[in-house]
Amino acid sequence: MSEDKTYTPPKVWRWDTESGGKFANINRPIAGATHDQELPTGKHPLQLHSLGTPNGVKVTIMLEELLELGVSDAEYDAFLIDISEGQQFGSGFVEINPNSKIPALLDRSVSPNVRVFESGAILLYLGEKFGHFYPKAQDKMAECLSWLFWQMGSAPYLGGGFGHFYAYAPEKYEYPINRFSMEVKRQLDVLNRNLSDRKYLCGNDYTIADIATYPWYGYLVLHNIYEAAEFLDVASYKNVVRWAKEIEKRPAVLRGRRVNKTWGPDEEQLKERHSSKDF
Ligand SMILES: N[C@@H](CCC(=O)N[C@@H](CS)C(=O)NCC(=O)O)C(=O)O
Repeated sequence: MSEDKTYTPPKVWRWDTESGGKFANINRPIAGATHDQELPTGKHPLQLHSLGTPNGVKVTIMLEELLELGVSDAEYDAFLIDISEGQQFGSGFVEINPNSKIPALLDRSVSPNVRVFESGAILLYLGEKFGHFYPKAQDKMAECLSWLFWQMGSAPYLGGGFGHFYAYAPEKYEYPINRFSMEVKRQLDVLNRNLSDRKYLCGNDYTIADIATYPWYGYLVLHNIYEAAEFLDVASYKNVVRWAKEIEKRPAVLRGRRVNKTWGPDEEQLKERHSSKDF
């Protein structure tokens, strides 16, 4: 006899710490700091507190791209926030990101210092501050903002939706896997069609929209994230594969991908970055 797994929600949801899944130990339904923990400070104007996940890598790629162009004011210290250890709930981190998620940036080159959280906001802040990878002409800016916000709105379906249920949930459930596979394949098709007649997401120029999108959808088509390459038939999105390979050749991208990464082959890891010599 098969067990009936239909779930009837109770009248009021309560926090069940035994809910399971890969990140169950760090998920909580309340915001705010859990403990006192000051953040370290380095010598550079920009202080990044992050981890080498796709959202973190967006920012380290941007900073490395700026440095590659010779923008020395973009020098940064990248400190590690180990989210599996709950460091995103330390008081110092919560002060610069009340949402307790990496990445978060503190700009000490201005007084008072400026905090920026949300990877899309950080890319925009840096793009505007340094005048690179963010077009100034209004039509191009509108296209860039559209794709940047497309990425910010779409990737949670890939990570929190598809990735969670396909790779991390304690059991495989058909309904959410179908639902999010459908959406992720639709998103890949959106990208594939957009890239059919342009080199980058917004046209001929490489922008913060590409920098934001590559670590999610580029990794998906080139690096088998969630071990789902075959399941999603990612190779069939040929324009996305071509675009991701193009981006991946960039020296700044190769460096940015390593920063705050503490897993994978040794040569791909760089726990903290305080100087270009660290690579
Ligand atoms: N929308 C946010 C998402 C950031 C995010 O989800 N960060 C994850 C790692 S990729 C995190 O810090 N998770 C810790 C937690 O949820 O407690 C952004 O783009 O910055």
